[in-house]
Amino acid sequence: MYHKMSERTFVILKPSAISRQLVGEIVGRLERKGLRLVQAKVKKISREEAERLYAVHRGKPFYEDLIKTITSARVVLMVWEGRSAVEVVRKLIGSTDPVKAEPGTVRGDYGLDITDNLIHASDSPESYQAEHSIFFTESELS
Ligand code: FUP
Repeated sequence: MYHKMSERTFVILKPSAISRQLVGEIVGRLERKGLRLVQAKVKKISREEAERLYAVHRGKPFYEDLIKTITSARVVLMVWEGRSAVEVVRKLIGSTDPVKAEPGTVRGDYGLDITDNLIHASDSPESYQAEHSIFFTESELS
């Protein structure tokens, strides 16, 4: 696989990461891996923003729960940068279902629920483009 020298990825620490006081732990893991934090904001996202983020899941059985979970309280929205950042962050967070996520990953170490699985990260450079622009302006990222 071709490794991009520096690329960006979009990450959300879901409401449970804040309520369980895991923000520092998760941010620390990304920093210690060597990724750089480009921008961050803490806010309660709207239903409209959540629907844009999870547009591909509309109509699935877990969709309403997913929207309800991510809009239930404030989240941390972040853009990270580094070599092959998209792939690296996906590896660090682990499989979608925390039951299957390997120990050593964020979801493997701290998650149990599949919908409330602590963290979201873009799964491709195309998703990064679509997702980060819901929440950040280009001037916030320059
Ligand atoms: P991920 O990219 O790892 O967050 O996973 P997906 O894009 O496949 O899923 C998006 C969100 O839907 C995840 F946060 C978890 C949730 N989900 C469920 O609740 N049930 C499922 O069966 C699959 C996904």
